[in-house]
Amino acid sequence: LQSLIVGTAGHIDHGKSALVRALTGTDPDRLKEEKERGITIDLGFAHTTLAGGEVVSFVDVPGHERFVRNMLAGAHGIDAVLLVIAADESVMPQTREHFHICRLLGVARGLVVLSKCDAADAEMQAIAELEARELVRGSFLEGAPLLRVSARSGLGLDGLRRELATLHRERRARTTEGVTRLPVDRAFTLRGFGTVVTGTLVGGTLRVLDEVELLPAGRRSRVRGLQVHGSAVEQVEAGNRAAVNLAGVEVHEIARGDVLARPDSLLKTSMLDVELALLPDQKALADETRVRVHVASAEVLARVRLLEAAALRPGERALAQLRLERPAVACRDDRLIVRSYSPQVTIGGARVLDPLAPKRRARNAASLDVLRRLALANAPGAARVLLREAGVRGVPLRALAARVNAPESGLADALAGDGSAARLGREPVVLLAAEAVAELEAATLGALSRFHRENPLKAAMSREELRRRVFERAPTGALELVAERLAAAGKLRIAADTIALASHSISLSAAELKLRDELLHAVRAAGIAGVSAVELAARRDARLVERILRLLSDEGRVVRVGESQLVEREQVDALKVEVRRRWPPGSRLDVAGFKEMTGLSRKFVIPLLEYLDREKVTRRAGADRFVLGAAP
Ligand SMILES: Nc1nc2c(ncn2[C@@H]2O[C@H](COP(=O)(O)OP(=O)(O)OP(=O)(O)O)[C@@H](O)[C@H]2O)c(=O)[nH]1
Ligand SMILES: [Mg+2]
Repeated sequence: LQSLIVGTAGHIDHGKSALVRALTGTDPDRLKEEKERGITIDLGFAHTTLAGGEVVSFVDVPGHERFVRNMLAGAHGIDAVLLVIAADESVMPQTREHFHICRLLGVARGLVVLSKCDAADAEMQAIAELEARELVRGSFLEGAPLLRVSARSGLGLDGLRRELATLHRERRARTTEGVTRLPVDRAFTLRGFGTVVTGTLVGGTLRVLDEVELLPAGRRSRVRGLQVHGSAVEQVEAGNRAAVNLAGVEVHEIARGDVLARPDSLLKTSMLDVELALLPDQKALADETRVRVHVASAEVLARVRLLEAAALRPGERALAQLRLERPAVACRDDRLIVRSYSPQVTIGGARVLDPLAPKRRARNAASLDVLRRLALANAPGAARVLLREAGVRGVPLRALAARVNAPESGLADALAGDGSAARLGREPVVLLAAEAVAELEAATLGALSRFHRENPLKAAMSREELRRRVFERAPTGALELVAERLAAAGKLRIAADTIALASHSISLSAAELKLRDELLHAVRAAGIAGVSAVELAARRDARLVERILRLLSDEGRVVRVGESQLVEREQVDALKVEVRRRWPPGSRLDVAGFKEMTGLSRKFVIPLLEYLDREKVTRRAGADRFVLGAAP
């Protein structure tokens, strides 16, 4: 169930609050100061149920030019606007400013209301109508119904209700599946309840007992209670205004502009990529201008970094970065309002292309290309653009989901499903563009063939060396993914710690082959006691022996147990099995038993035991040594 959220807009004293009161029976001006001065200062809220049962929520805004920032805190979440123009005064400055704001926010529907018609003669009404039509020409309000009303006499109110019912019927559904987000417009304490925040739930759902996070501070809390239109409910869906009672948070920890979300679903940001539009009646905007940016109900100071040209001309739009002076929460496709620092007037608006943008340099062709693609793409398309830009670094799924405003699981499935990205790791999951995987594959093959060329007598390259040479900047798991893909394609040979090109074979001369057999035989004959390289080199070509021994160790045939103790791999493996058989995991290994088992003297036993420690078969604890369980 979704109500229609209608915002008022218009110049001061044009009868906005009186109209809301006439329609709902509730005076939206609730502050003492508002009642005394007869003007609206802050947002007011009221609701009514129309004849057909449609619920309409009103967000009544102040018309005073000094309170436009309050107007903005309410205008971001509305479905439709009532542009209220007093028939006796016609279009005035804040009529224009509010209208521009609604346009820049992407408000899609609305009504033009000529108010106070009881106080204006036919001619005045005709002039007001003419000027109103002129103002909205070419906008979402062109062709919208224009209604003559009087809150005082009740003229036209029934017609207005009928038009509201039509708007209710035609309102666009908000997505309850998207990211849950409630920009806070009020926070207060209620006796007996504690801290309450209100706002429009612009996406997702909220239930009683849900865990929530208040951003940008990151404060965690829990929903203790929910109200819609003054009645307690169990659940609120997107498109409704809600009052949320929060557990364990003090009211001073929350302010208008904070965003209520599910924990870890949204990320705060200080750098936004946007498409910036400057209003036609403004002067040109220079690069580095300090502005006020209104993001949903928040206001932050920011610098504009123009990315295309040194200045933005009135009535034009351009790609830009907004560098915020304190963090805020924004989502892709959000509409922002930009106001000048001083005097505070609305100068333009922006559409968010990337809410978690990397720092970009101006007039950089690659950056501009990425942003132009982002401007046109849907959520998975935008994710592909960002992934490709990240290259071999990849992007954590959570950040990517936050950047394109899509649920993590759906996004991962979409990208992995069509092969445009590979999925790595668990916590965090990182996505890598298909192009980046291909790049890493090519680099791996290149590094291996160079290695084999430079080391013809080495059977393989160590994984760690490959990692250093090719995967330095890539996420964890990228090497394993690439190696497995290449091995599956028959291009690589993978061993425990080494990797080689499948095509690589060591060609040994007849003399080298003979020596290899001799050495292998000698090592085998030495048994578990092993033999030293020095011994093997005696009466032979020492350098050649060293090369062949390295080859045997690369191949995994021979293991270097101690400094001068080479043992055949099979015998070492058999020893590990035997140790675990005799001493169950956790039991103490007694050295006497070990000596007896191997038949070796102390001189040989110590390096063997140290080797077992390194291999995690045993662990040294003080004077004792314990046997560990085998890794699964
Ligand atoms: N004659 C006449 N006066 C009206 C009508 N509606 C409002 N007024 C008067 O106009 C004045 C301003 O009305 P509000 O409804 O407070 O105007 P507003 O647009 O809400 O003003 P701000 O919120 O401060 O921008 C009050 O004195 C109202 O009594 C109407 O239909 N006819
Ligand atoms: Mg008012």
